[in-house]
Amino acid sequence: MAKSSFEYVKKFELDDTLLPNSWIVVRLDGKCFHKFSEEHNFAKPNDIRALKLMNYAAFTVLREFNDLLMAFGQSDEYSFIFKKSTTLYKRRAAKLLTTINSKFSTSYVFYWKKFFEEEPLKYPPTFDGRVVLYPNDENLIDYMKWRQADVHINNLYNTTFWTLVLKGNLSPSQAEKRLCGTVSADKNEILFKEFLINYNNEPEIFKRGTLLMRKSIFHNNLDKHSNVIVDTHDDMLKDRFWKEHSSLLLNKP
Ligand code: DGT
Ligand code: MG
Ligand code: MG
Ligand code: MG
Ligand code: MG
Repeated sequence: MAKSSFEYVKKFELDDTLLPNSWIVVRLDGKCFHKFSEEHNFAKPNDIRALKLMNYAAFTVLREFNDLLMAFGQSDEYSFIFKKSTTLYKRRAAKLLTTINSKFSTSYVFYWKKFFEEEPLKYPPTFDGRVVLYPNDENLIDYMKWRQADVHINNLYNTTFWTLVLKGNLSPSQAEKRLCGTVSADKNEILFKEFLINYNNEPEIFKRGTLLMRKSIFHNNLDKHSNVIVDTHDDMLKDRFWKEHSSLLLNKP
């Protein structure tokens, strides 16, 4: 069939193929979730319904894209890590980013009621996204550590801040002043001495976020392996974690 005279416009599409043999990370983040969390009465500082919904939406994504090795989520963000050798969508950045964001965002809405029950979804949420390439394992591990360290820093601050406001009867600006210039040890001490809260006993999901991983499980009764997606709240900042899970980063075909 003859080409139409309009077809030249196709050439305006730019190549966005990602470098081969490097880690592809897609990170999504809720747009203006400061407002979204207020409008939907999220518990402060952590709403377990919101975190579980994020995890479930990410689980839905992992279930669909087998080339995703793992995903890490905290607050209003989720990072998805492709296996190095993926050829999904010929490694085209826009295809990878948009399909993942789309599946995640629609799942967030689709499963809202499963977690929020009688709390209605007032308006459609938006998630932004980016693709980042990491050339070696150390960079990827540092990326994962960076995101998990972020959970800890934010959660210790937020837990202390909201304890001062909700239990210590400080105004938000007073609590902010009180925490200005404090280090982790000071915040732990405020929680423990003034409110009898041992930060170490806070739920793991709040302190460490959630890592979704694929695991091969052997079923004795069926005499076969099956792949499942598990959620963990392990400490990725410890090198022991990466030793124990070294097979995660092996370049499987
Ligand atoms: P952005 O990402 O630049 O469009 O702006 P935000 O507002 O989404 O800011 P971001 O992503 O840095 O911070 C996440 C916001 O979401 C933060 O204001 C707190 C809120 N948020 C996330 N999870 C929870 C939760 O479990 N409970 C409450 N109360 N708020 C949460
Ligand atoms: Mg953002
Ligand atoms: Mg956000
Ligand atoms: Mg965020
Ligand atoms: Mg199409």
